Amino acid sequence: MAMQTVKFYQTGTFTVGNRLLAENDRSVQANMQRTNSLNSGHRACQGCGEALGARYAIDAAMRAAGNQVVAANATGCLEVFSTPYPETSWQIPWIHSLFGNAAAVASGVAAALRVKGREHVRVIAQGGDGGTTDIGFGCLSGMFERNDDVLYICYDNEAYMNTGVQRSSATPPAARTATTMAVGDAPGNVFNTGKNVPLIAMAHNIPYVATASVANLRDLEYKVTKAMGIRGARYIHIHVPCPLGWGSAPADTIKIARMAVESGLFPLFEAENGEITARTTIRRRVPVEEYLKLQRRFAHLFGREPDTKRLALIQATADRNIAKFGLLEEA
Ligand SMILES: Cc1ncc(C[n+]2csc(CCOP(=O)(O)OP(=O)(O)O)c2C)c(N)n1
Ligand code: SF4
Repeated sequence: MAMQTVKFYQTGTFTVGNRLLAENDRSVQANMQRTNSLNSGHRACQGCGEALGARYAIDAAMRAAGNQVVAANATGCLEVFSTPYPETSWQIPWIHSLFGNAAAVASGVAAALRVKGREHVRVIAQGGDGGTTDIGFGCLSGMFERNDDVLYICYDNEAYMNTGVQRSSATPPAARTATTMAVGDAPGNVFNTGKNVPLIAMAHNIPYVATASVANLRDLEYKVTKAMGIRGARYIHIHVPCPLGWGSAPADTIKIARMAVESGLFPLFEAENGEITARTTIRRRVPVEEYLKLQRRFAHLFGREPDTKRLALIQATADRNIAKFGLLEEA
């Protein structure tokens, strides 16, 4: 009988594929001792990328820190769906900061732990892209500049979702939001605006910066684990599709996240002390149209007359990322 190579498709979940891997290669989620830091019973939408990303990130951080983790959480979906007072889905010491000061609250906690001689307790700050790239940006930059011993995790769903989908400075060009008025005659966000916080974090020369995606949960766990092994200010920016805000099918969350990576629109890389040290190359290059078509926020680009001009501009952004970060094997 012809031999067939066994393929492990689901290596990021608690599945047979995961348990068949060598013990050291199994994900944190494959282990029955995982902490379930963000437990069941929360109220995230079906297919929420932020809930998935947070679960993997915080469980990995807990494992790396011997379960000695405190988290400060900015206002936003992650905070609201996990802690409708007096309930909570968190199984870690967890503080709800203001919308804009999670980084400052975390810096304060880290300073207090240092004074008390309890530096084995590690501190994480987390928030959405609005809380990170907009209102919390000053506190975050201060945390970077002082090199405070905090890991900041941004869950980037590319808009302010908790309050009904407004644009943030991480909302991509041409993406329509529910309640932010278009600027100019074309719907959606304008081109040549926005902010790339991973690159800005790198410009602070902090010890570690990484981007990650729920499309690759093993890679996400690896980067969180690595960040927890470093002292000083660290930043991880995780791409987390939002079915409600993006107008996508809940079952497509991972597929869409993967397409963002494989198109070049969301490059995965690591940087240490201001220099890029690693990047994930693209396995199968995806035209941006395939990614955009799965999301109603871009539906206006595919009317009776496709908006070829704006589609070309988005493709040019992906192509630029591919060249800049060297995302193709031959690059
Ligand atoms: C100072 C202040 N302004 C506005 C709000 C209202 N508010 C709460 S959460 C939120 C949006 C959060 O968006 P984001 O940080 O992107 O997180 P997401 O909900 O998308 O995960 C806003 C505008 C607030 N709580 N505080
Ligand atoms: S609105 Fe988006 S980010 Fe918020 S819980 Fe729903 S899917 Fe998650």
